[in-house]
Amino acid sequence: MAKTSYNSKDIMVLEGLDAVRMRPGMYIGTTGVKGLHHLLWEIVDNSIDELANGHGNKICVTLHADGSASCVDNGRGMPVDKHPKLKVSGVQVIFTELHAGGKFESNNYQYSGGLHGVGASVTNALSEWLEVYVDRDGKRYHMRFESKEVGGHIKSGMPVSELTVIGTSRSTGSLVRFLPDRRVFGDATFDFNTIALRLREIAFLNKGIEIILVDERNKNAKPVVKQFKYDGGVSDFVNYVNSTKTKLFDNPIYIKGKSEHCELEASIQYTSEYSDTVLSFVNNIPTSEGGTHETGFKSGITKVMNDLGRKLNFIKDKDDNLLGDDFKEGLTAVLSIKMRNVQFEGQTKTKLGNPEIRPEVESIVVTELTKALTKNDAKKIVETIIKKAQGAAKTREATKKAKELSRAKNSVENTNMLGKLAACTSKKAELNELFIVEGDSAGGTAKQGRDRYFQSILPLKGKPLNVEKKRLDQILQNEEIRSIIGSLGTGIAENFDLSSLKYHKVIILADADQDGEHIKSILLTFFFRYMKELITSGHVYVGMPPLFKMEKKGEVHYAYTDADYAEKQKKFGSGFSIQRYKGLGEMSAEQLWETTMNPKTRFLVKVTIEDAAEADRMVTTLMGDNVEARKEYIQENADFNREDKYAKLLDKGSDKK
Ligand code: 0RA
Repeated sequence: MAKTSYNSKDIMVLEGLDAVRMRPGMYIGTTGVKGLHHLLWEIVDNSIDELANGHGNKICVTLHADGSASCVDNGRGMPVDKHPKLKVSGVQVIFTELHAGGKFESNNYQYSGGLHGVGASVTNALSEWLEVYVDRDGKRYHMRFESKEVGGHIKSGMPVSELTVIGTSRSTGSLVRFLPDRRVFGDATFDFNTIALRLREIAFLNKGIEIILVDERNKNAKPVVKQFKYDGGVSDFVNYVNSTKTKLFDNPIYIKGKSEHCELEASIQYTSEYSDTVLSFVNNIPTSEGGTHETGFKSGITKVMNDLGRKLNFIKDKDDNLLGDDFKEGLTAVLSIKMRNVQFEGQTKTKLGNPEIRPEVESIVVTELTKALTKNDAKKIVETIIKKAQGAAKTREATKKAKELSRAKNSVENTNMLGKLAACTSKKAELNELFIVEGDSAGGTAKQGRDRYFQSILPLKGKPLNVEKKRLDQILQNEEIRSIIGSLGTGIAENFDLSSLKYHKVIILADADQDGEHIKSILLTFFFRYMKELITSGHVYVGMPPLFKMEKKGEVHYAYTDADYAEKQKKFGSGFSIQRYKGLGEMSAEQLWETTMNPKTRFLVKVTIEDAAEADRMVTTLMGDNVEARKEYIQENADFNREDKYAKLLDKGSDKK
């Protein structure tokens, strides 16, 4: 009799799991690679939960050669006793009851079941088989589940045995191994890098926990093993994110605290960058769209910094408070909270919605950050952060001015901003070309050599300023930059308007030497930072003047690269004269037209976003304050040989007609 009722309950349970198999998407999103990994995360999350609550310190995930995956932890071991209502072992409940996590919830098992949320039973339902080993109370227990075809349809996750003692053990812990069902996932396989990345993130977020990943799938090689363990937790995470950046103080600031609905851990550092990286997590899940915890975090930082800044007189009485955005510049932070009853919102459900969390996080940050920054040695750090934010505030004000300026420019043609522009006569933007030419003398030659119907020339005297180190207001005061902005007609930054661009080809023309490279980099960086769309919509080009003129019996050839030269030398044989051009200024107006400006005979290299980003990196490195990085960069790129840089581009980017 008892047996019968056990069976009927059993069947009800199985119906639950069958529902998962019928609509896997509802539980794990997809039946592709992502869904496959979801199965593993359900299992790993449970082990992490156990360890994060203070039971055990080590997890090992293995990808086996048969396509199965396992996760073993040294926690207390899953519950083996009979569940009081369901009358089956705790292990069976965990793997056969949907959303079983909460059923074993107790005060010291706080955040169970809340992570990916669907529970380990979903992994069982979508596996060909799943095995569990539990070590506790001196014994080793085992249980196996299988999904089998019965009468034309598949019964999911059926217990093949009850939980059985199979031996003894001196330690405690749980091991789960499962084979994702090919009937659900096809040939999708586990991806080592995806798993390694996520396990590293989990290790950062749970300090001191050791996570090992073993890949045994290549039978002809030794297993690939990765180990993650970070005793510094979120602070190690911040250091990792900042490893290539210049930090503004030695150690990240670490804070920790509790409130009614959450526990919080965070780490904060500032770098010399202008952008920010804030990584936030709820119950170890990345919240890339932010949410109430992030809002509270940022307002907490803003309050504390303004408060301490005034107390220490880094912010003067007469000055306004700095804004939240000012404290974002250069900020690298990791915010990790743990809580129950998580509500996720947003387009990708990665935004925390719980309204009670915002004030709670703010209050923890105010208390704990104030504590951390009023220690003896912290005054310097406060000063550094305030200085950085004051710099950002200046940019903010400058941007406002720039907007006004750019607006004024848009309404009235401001001739001040055109510099030495020699404008073309055509008004057809699609046809028109603007040559930005290095140096007054080359500029003069270009003016003579151009087709004045559609080609405008803007000579730049000397180097335009390096935009990296300057703020927008200073950039806008630079005559060369102003004349570029004025000539293009688009405005800059938020005001940029592509539809008012006056030249559909903007061509940078500089000498083929280091100075020329540098000017190109500076201009590309300026476009990249303040007129990105100009590049992404394909309007920026680099002109290519020839390196050599080769002449034999009235026959003239130009060589644009060293390789080009070598090739033409072969063709020519001996007895030709060569002229090596050191700069644009050495060419006559006719030569410049013929070789560099005439659309029928010239080479143009279209600038792609990678070129611009590389230019940006070069300027950042050469002008920035990271001496080591600069040395390294110069060593790597000591040879500014054009051939290297453009030979490849010649094939794909040239529009030589
Ligand atoms: C609830 C209660 C207890 C252990 C666990 C859950 C547990 C679950 C998992 C999942 C993977 N590894 C795990 N380790 C432990 C036991 C409570 C007690 O000992 O009183």
